[in-house]
Amino acid sequence: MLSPKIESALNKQVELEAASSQYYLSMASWAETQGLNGAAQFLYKHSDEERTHMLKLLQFVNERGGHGIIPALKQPSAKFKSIQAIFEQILEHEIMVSEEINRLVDICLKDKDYTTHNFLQWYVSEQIEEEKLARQILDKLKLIGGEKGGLYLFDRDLQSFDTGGQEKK
Ligand code: OFO
Repeated sequence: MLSPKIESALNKQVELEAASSQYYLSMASWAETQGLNGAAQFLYKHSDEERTHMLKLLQFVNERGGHGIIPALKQPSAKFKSIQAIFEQILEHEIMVSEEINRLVDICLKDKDYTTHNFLQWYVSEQIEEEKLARQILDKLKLIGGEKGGLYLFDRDLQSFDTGGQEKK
């Protein structure tokens, strides 16, 4: 059984994962309008993955006798400066999400909720992967340095890039 404190903290994380899904979706749509179809496919896939992160949390809350709440979401920004700016924002966003996961883990330890603590280990590993992926892509973009031919190849490669979701491995 979840304590009300853990239940509410998990529901906050449900909201963050749902917002992440919308955020990636908005970036995907922008990339598509710029002719960056590889990046768009990558970001659409990532948006779907964020939804599975949200669902996993929601169902865990329900399984543990709580109530997973579907949040209202703010509209994410629709315009982005460049594909590099997108991946810079992604890295920043994922670092923030990792901090939130760590905060949740900390609450569980303080509350002696070892079941939820164990459940959250999946998210701890997933965040390492998400940050790593964003850094790898940013490194590639820095190498290209805005050169058009390079960007074309980068976009093509991104289509087949694994978004890093652990469930797909
Ligand atoms: Fe759910 O991992 Fe990104 O935000």
